Amino acid sequence: MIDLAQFNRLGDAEAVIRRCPKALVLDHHLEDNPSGDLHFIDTSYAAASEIVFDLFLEGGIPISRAAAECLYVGLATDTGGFRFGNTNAGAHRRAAKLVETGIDVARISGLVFDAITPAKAALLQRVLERLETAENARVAYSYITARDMEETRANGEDVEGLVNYARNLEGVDAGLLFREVDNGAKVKVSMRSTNRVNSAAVLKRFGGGGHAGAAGATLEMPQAKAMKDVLDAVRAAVREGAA
Ligand SMILES: [Mn+2]
Repeated sequence: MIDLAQFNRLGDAEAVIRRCPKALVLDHHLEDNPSGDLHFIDTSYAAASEIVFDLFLEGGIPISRAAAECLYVGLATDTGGFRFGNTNAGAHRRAAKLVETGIDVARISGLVFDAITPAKAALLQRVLERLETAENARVAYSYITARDMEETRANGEDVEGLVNYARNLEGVDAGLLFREVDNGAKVKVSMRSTNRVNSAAVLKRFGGGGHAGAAGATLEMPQAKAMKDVLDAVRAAVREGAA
């Protein structure tokens, strides 16, 4: 398992991994009680793909162009295009080594960061229309319903990154996006924050996890209640961070 350390976050792969005699975990998230048998968990890595990169180096395994592309995508996405607070010298050093293999950085970046599907554009319209702020505009949030997903023919991938529009609003310390899943039986929350608020700590009490600057949780309750409960906690955290 790479980039996560809990069986219950594996989705469809959970059943398969649980049947394996041993599960190896390579991760860089804060994790008190990881699943699996063997663990290499180091939060100093900006990206989990860097751990895989280091295994290639340690093992003296040549990095093919295809492998370099995958490792670079992992590194670029986990650091938000080398812009997030976790971006460090090690991330840039490993990126340099990957670029030296001859990968097409502009093509990869275009596909990963710039290309937007029509479904995503339609979702984004709705997300921006509903964008609200709270706590003197230090919290921004929006939501997506199960019906939005149907009407725009969007999938989970189209939702990725939309939370950033809430966080990127000037003066905002915590940006959130709520999304109904399982026909409204559950709500997925994504949270992004500045260093004044710890997203992982806020969402931990809702069974979620992640990093201080980026975390997520899945709540089994109606969207309206999930939004109220989580936003109450976020507002408290923002007030605390300001104190
Ligand atoms: Mn990661």
